[in-house]
Amino acid sequence: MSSPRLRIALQKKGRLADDSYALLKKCGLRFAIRGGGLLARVKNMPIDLLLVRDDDIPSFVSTGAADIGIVGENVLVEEQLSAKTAIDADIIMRLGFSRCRLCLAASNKSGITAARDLTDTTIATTYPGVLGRYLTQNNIRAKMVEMKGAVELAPSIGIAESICDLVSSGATLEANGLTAFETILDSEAVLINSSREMSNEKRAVFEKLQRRIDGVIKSSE
Ligand code: PRT
Ligand code: ZN
Repeated sequence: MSSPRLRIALQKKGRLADDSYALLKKCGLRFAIRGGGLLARVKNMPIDLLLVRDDDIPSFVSTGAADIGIVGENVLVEEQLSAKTAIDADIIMRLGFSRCRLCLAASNKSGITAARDLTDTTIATTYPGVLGRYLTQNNIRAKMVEMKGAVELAPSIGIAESICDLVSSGATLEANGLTAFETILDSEAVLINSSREMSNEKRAVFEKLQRRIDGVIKSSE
């Protein structure tokens, strides 16, 4: 039998984590995050927090391991486009934090200053799904090389002529002599759920939380 407690998947540690915890605290949830635990119990509401890596959040929501989740839209869209099994997860609400852009960038020396210059070149990225969709939609024939991190180093070590990576302040691009010339996805943290039915009890908790999140977001605008 599935737990009667609403389970929310959150990033345990990283750029989404602190703002996700802060949002839930502003909604009145009382909980403590301790070192190694995967689950944190909310003391004053029938809610459990599942603390995981952000990449796992869409599939956890999709499979029912969590009822809802907070994740970067970039991760959600990438999972939807590239996961081996279909991801049943959709955006319920945009949360306004962890804003960033998925950008194409190249060095001035590369001669690449616009998307049309990418034909027959190689682009390094952690986002093959989103980038692949962009290239197809724009009829650009280019090769992709997937990297798990340090994408900004790819041009300087000769792996690729350009990159497709997340940008927030732009400092990382600048430090690596790269300039963004196109944004292919705007992203922020989003609240997601699946199409799976919830029990009436769970749904009531979910709706109450949703109203509170809505209130917190509106009051901070
Ligand atoms: O361990 P786990 O898998 O959970 O975390 P992670 O390392 O995969 O992700 P994390 O914590 O780095 O980022 C989580 C989410 O934060 C991302 O999926 C985005 O939705 C969001 N976010 C917002 C960012 C950035 N801003 C960002 N700047 N994620 C990554 N970056 C990277 C960027 O790629 C660049 O390399 O930060 C670097 C610095 O960016 P600049 O432009 O400020 O220099
Ligand atoms: Zn991750």
